[in-house]
Amino acid sequence: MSGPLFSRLAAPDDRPALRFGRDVLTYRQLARACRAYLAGLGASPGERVAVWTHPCAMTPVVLAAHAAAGIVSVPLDPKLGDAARAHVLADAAPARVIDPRALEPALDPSGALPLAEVGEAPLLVLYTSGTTGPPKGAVISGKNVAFDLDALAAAWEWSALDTVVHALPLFHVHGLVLGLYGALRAGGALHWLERFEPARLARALGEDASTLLFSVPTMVHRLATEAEEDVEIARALGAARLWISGSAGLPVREHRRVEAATGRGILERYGLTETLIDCAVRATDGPRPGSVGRPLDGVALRLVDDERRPLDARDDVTIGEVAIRGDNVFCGYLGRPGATAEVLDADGWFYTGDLATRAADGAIRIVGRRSTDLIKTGGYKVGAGEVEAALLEDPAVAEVAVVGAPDDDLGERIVAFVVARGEVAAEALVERVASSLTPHKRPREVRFVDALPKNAMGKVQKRRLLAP
Ligand code: MLC
Ligand code: AMP
Repeated sequence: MSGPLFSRLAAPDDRPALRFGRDVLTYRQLARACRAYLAGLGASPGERVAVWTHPCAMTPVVLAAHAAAGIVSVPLDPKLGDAARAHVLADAAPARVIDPRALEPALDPSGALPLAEVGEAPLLVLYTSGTTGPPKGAVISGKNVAFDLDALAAAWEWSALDTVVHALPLFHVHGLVLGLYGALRAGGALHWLERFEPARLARALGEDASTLLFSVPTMVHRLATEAEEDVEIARALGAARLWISGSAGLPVREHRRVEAATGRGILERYGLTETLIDCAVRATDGPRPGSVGRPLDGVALRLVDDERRPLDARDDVTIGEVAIRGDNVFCGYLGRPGATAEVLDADGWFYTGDLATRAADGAIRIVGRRSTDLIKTGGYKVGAGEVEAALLEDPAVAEVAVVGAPDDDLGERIVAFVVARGEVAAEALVERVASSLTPHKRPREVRFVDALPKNAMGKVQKRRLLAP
């Protein structure tokens, strides 16, 4: 793997690269905007620079400029609360923190854009939740990104003719690596919407000839509901070249609803922060509801048992944990060799914690997760432990257990079971989590209980909490 990450920025032309609201930047303008920004920044390749990923026109410019020049981005959720912000800034220790809203968009007509070669050097630190403790910084290299995007381009026949349309945040793999870097590496365009609104997303699909719609299952669910009621929205969704869903499992019933309302299918892909995308249903194979497709070309996938011994089964029945090896597997967690060693073995296998089956043709079906302490809500991963820790800061909370309950819209919704030792309102607890962590980690439901179910060792039995 060599050359720059975005080769079209080496010889920029007048094809569109980025669209946000009314702003459109061609590759020539993007190169000049990146150049102007980098000149003002004065950072060197390899330096860590944090970016508040506000929905504004300069955010994708800043992130693209860093990636092109080999500056390591630490993308930050703009709604990060006090405690979470303090943790990430202390942990990542960025040389600079950029608020793209404060930047004057400028185009620098002189000199060439300094483009870094793709290699083993870090390009990104992405904060991701685990079962315990605060989020860890996953270090992703340029090679990880380039390899994975090229494999995805092959799977989806993704080219410079395609415009990606999405309304995802730019502080996670899905919106940032696939949505922004993917579009630019393919030499095509990204149309980024500042917030998810079904009608606006549908309208955006009508503005380009060949579109890739990237979505999480919650968006699919809401788009299906709109499409059932509005033929214009249904028609617009039907016109996308590919509609992709990922970041959480898409229930087969949502595939069916979309097909009934729009006459088209959705392709699923599977991945995670630490490995980027691992599996995808191929464009040439067409939709396969219930399956995330085969491993991408060059990605090795194993199912393993509880002792991490490989399972040979290809019967679509036997369940094992998904392990991944390939150039897409991350470099490790920033400053946490112990946590890295727990998930990445000496042979380069990364253990995902996801449970799956494999069919005869290698297609993977994700059926669950090893831990009840990881929740996927709206496509966001949330560690139960971090929400519990935030709630325990309230003096009126004696004990708490946080779980993910099945939810038609969010996939899982965060539910907090609280043993209170005084007067406390559910709303105050919800607000505490929203303001100390971030709004998407807030419980959607608080249930006050007299006691939590525990085993003989005194450990809370979370599965019993959700049993009917
Ligand atoms: C609500 N809000 C509050 C609040 N309650 N703000 C402060 N305090 C409170 N108590 C705000 C929210 O911040 C939000 O603002 C707005 O009100 C609506 O909130 P919401 O109801 O929580 O949002 P919701 O409609 O549920 O969002 C649904 C969604 C979102 C689908 C749009 O969940 C989403 O964007 N998901 C994408 C997740 C994602 O990108 N995952 C990729 C992970 S990478 P505002 O301004 O935001 O509207 C990965 C790897 C892979 O997983 O495989 O891809
Ligand atoms: P994150 O750490 O936020 O990147 O989330 C990664 C997790 O999202 C994976 O470990 C899976 O549990 C889940 N995930 C991503 N894509 C899919 C999918 N298509 N189907 C089921 N689960 C998925």
